[in-house]
Amino acid sequence: MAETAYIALGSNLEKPELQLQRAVDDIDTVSGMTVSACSRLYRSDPVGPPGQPDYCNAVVAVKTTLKPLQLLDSLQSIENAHGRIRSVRWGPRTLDLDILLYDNQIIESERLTVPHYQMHVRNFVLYPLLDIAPGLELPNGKKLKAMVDELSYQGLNVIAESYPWI
Ligand code: PH2
Ligand code: MG
Ligand code: MG
Repeated sequence: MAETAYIALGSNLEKPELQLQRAVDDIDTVSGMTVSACSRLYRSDPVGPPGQPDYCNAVVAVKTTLKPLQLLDSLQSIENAHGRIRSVRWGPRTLDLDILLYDNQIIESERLTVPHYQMHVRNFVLYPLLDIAPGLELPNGKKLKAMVDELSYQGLNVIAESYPWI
């Protein structure tokens, strides 16, 4: 059976807009995963170590027959194919693909925590998610719209309305 998952995309190196655009194509190309909705494209102030470039961020919805850890493996191989080097925590990256939600499941394993443990404090995740899932409720019963209302829009800018963004 196919489940719905939401994936956050981020990049602040090597033409971030292009990284994200290609990542959406790559996700759609993986067998067992189809992109069903795509948010607007955002530019955002970096959160984390100072002195890094601005990020591009977006969120996609996928229909997937992959189990959560298979989905994680597929997303990590796409990150690696985009030249991702894991160094500084929250430091600059060519491509970051984070599983935000998987069906209505709560997952706490060594490799994967779903819902994503910081999504509720990140405006560059929740605003794009709201673009494609305005009526969404999290597994804990919280409404996405109510969570967004608690977060400022500061540092976020929409740079493209609909996919393909560039
Ligand atoms: N990702 C991080 C750290 N900081 N800042 C912005 N604006 N956007 C991101 O995607 C981001 C970040 C680590 O995942
Ligand atoms: Mg991340
Ligand atoms: Mg990540």
